Amino acid sequence: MKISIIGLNACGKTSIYLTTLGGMAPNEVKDLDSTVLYEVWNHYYLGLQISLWDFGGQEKYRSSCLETPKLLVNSTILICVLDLHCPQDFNKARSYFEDVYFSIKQNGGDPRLYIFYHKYDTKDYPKKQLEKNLALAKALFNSSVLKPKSYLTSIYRQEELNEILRQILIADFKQLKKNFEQVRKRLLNLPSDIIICDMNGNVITHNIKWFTTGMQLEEDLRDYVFGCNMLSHYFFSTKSTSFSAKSHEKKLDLYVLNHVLTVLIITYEDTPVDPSEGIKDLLKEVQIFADVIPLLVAQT
Ligand SMILES: Nc1nc2c(ncn2[C@@H]2O[C@H](COP(=O)(O)OP(=O)(O)OP(=O)(O)O)[C@@H](O)[C@H]2O)c(=O)[nH]1
Ligand SMILES: [Mg+2]
Repeated sequence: MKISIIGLNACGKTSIYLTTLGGMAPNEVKDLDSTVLYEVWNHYYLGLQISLWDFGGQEKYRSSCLETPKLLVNSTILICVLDLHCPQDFNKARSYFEDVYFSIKQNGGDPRLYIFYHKYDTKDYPKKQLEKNLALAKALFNSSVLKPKSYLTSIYRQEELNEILRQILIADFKQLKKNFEQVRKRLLNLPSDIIICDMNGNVITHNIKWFTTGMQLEEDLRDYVFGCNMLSHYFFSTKSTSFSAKSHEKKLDLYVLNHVLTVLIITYEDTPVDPSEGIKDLLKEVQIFADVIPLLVAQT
């Protein structure tokens, strides 16, 4: 799956990638260098191979990208990022989006279209002006022939941004969306901190209030997930295995399911113990999810 992300210079494209799939915090992306031509980031998400193409937004790179249609033509998804803090550039941003889209169409491509009304936050920007700009942007893009699906985004609204990207990534898989919602509902009723991730450490969903580290698990947990998956595969030679680790203060139970999904359950000294029926039901639900994913990936 190829995702192309376009927009004017400094609208926030690279920051969006780095603070979600790239696992960085918003305050780490303040002084990024401008992207030269384009950069490609490769990822596996739920076993799907994703290439995210981040196109530099400076004038010279925008022109060269339009002059080289083969760079964009096989995009499955085209995301245009609009900087809500720069209303003076809205018209230019819309023209560029249309030019890119028509260039792809002329060359036989047909990507799904999205617009991110980005920097929807009041970091060094007045709220009143932000809302005014948003209304202006919506009027402009709603009147475009492209009719992209729109989202309000900000790297300072991390959980919402993660959720938007998750939705976009699994938008084509109706069954997956259904399984995902069922798992998510079940999580809400359990008192432990629970994270469900894939084998590559992408967080698929969780129920932890303090958890704001993008779409990637932090490195130590990611390594543990990877190690347990390897053990399950090569040492136990089974598709599903459970592991447990504990200190005086906390306990970590980890379930490998089908080598596709991993459930991490973190319990603290003062956490009420999960009802075992609740955990059993959750694992059953996640197992169904884990069984469906390889079938869908095989179809892509
Ligand atoms: N307030 C605010 N600032 C943001 C947001 N996202 C990115 N920025 C800032 O915008 C600046 C430019 O971000 P980049 O990600 O480098 O922009 P870009 O679109 O990749 O720019 P080019 O590579 O030149 O095309 C950085 O200082 C970011 O910290 C956001 O959601 N809100
Ligand atoms: Mg960039």
